[in-house]
Amino acid sequence: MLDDVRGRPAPDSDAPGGAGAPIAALATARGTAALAVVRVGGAGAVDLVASRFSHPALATAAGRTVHVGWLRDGAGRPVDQVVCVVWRGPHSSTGEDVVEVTCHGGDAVAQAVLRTLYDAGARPAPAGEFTRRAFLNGKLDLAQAEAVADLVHAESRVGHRAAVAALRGRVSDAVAEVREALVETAALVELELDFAEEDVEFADRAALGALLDRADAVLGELLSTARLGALARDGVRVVLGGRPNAGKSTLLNALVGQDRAIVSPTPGTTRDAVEAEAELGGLRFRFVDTAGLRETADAVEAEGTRRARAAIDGADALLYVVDATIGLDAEERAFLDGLAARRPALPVLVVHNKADLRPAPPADAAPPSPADAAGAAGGAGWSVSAREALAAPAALDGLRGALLDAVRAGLAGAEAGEVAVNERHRAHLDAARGAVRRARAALDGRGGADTLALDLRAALRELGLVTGAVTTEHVLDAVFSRFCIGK
Ligand SMILES: Nc1nc2c(ncn2[C@@H]2O[C@H](COP(=O)(O)OP(=O)(O)O)[C@@H](O)[C@H]2O)c(=O)[nH]1
Ligand SMILES: [Mg+2]
Repeated sequence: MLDDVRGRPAPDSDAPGGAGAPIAALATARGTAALAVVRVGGAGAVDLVASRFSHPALATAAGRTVHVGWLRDGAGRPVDQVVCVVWRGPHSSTGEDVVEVTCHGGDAVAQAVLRTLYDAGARPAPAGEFTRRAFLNGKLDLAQAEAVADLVHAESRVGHRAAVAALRGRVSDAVAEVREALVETAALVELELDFAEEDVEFADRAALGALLDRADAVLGELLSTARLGALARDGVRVVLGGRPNAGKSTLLNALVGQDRAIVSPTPGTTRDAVEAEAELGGLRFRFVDTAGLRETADAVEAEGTRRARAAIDGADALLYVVDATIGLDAEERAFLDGLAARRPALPVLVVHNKADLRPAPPADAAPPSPADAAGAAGGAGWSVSAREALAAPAALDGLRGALLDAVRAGLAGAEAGEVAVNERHRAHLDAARGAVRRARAALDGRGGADTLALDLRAALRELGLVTGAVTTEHVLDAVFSRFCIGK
């Protein structure tokens, strides 16, 4: 019964006693800094550091103690004055003995400290090895371990918040809630299978149905956060499209407040995608400038046009820039209509640029609004002067706000919570939901108890892969390869 759902894997078997061989790595970024931290962890980590430390008593130091002294190389030459923080397993981040050696910053010192420790018997830690050991020793589940990597790589406020929530176990708790409901269901159904000949039904069908519906709903909620997770991690890709000379490059520069894109009165100047970033509403927006969309005989520019279309296909939002003195032509309307049909969920904002060149509206006219400047293909329209906005970035705040609102509208309330699952979770949660739905169908009489049991097992297995209750070497390698050395 449920024998494919095993508990936590055995601790690293490198060394007896559940602790791995001692490893060491620089935990801080390379380069000039006031301090650097080198971590040493594993069986004998404290002895190893003590063998090169000016106070050999370090070897018997209790956990959570701090020791100041000199690190010396094998020949007794001073390497640096350091601070050692001793953590004794299992009360450490990895569950093993760990020493954090804080030395002076800068590559030369940190590398000399590392060399000294390698020389004393530590081996270089592969990327993610410390967190992998924490996982294997039951300090973190897999979703939390991934959150460590997400936290380190977070570049936006939303990304940071989602990583903290995951580290605190919010994803794991939600998954555990579904697992519990399914384990209960599965146990009853399996029991029924064991007594198949007697033709008894232990499980109350209505109660089972309710458990499955609850599981389906919680999975749906988790899955709805996947898009936010992707945007928080990768940034929101906003492509600037439009005819050559419409002012795309100028608008990009005005949006990010720096001279990023080449602006030229000669149409077709921007031939490759230029990117620039800006933070908006806690998310990192990546603006991508493109060559104009037009049929052209120039091979390089034609390639630029092809790339522009490819960029638009991969976009999270499109700012379609139009020279307001010219307006949208039939071909552009057809392009935008086609795009709306192909990608109905893609936010498209039509930006009527060069408003400074248009005759001023009559004094009693309402100020430009999305409705006033409504664009083609259902895209909201905005009237701006990118050139004037270069000197007055706040002039584009309305456009920025509309862009943020349009992107948020696609997140279906996911932002209200803090949880945002990553792509690996999404795939397993989606498979789990599929299995739960098949189980529900089986329960409704469209399948026997045997397929019901199989579907429940499949769902449990997929959920177990999210938190690491079920693991394979393949999954662990995929997860921990995302880490940096020293984490
Ligand atoms: N008057 C005016 N000129 C603009 C404005 N935005 C861009 N331009 C000019 O239009 C020309 C083309 O701009 P550019 O940003 O290179 O267009 P792109 O080909 O769409 O990237 C340049 O000479 C810009 O200075 C604007 O808001 N008002
Ligand atoms: Mg350009």
